[in-house]
Amino acid sequence: MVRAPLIGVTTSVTVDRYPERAYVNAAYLLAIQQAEGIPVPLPPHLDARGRVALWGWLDGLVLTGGGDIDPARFGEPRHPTVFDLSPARDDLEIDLTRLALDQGVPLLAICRGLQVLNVALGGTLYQDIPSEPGSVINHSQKEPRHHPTHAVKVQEGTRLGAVLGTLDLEVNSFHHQAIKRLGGGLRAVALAPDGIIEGVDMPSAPGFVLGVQWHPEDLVGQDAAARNLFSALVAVAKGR
Ligand SMILES: [Mn+2]
Repeated sequence: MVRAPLIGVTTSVTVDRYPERAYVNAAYLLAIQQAEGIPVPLPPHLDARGRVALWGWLDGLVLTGGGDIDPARFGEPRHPTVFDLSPARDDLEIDLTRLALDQGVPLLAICRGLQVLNVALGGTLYQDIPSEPGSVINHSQKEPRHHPTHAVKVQEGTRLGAVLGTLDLEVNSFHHQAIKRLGGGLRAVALAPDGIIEGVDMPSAPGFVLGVQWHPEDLVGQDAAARNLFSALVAVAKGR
């Protein structure tokens, strides 16, 4: 490949606000470019024709953070704290996740993205960590986005550990939901001290599949492990 790899980046969408907007935190775009990939935002408003056309060009995919997945996708009624449901976004991201897994397109799933990956594979979520399972850690930190607030321990001998270059991390945390039952093929390979799943991989997948519950895109300025995640994605995308 002569050009730099094109990395699809899913976007958020405003819910019940006028005018409706598709948007993505710039940190994702900057982190991909720092790793020498070219980010391509993929809003849920792309119609089927646009999705098919763009997908054919993409070399990798980042599933980004955002509002909650509709719990109906894993067969549960909504907890009152569930927010910003977007059926269009759920549809697009679950479709793209399946395409990436089927075709071996490298996939980095971040925060909501890790939860989408899990639900796409038949897993379930804790809909609100303080309600269930409860924790002494505040996973919805109020500190600035680049401030780490809790530890993560990565399992030795895993791809996630190899990519990060360390097994002991201090991460930021902006999630009130978490993986409950793992989706088919996923493995929990990183945990917070309270047992909340903070990282997954998929040994059975032919390609590169990693998910993290924290936000490495906000840590790349200070944290080599965060940079390594994006560099690994782009390197694998380049080699396809
Ligand atoms: Mn966390």
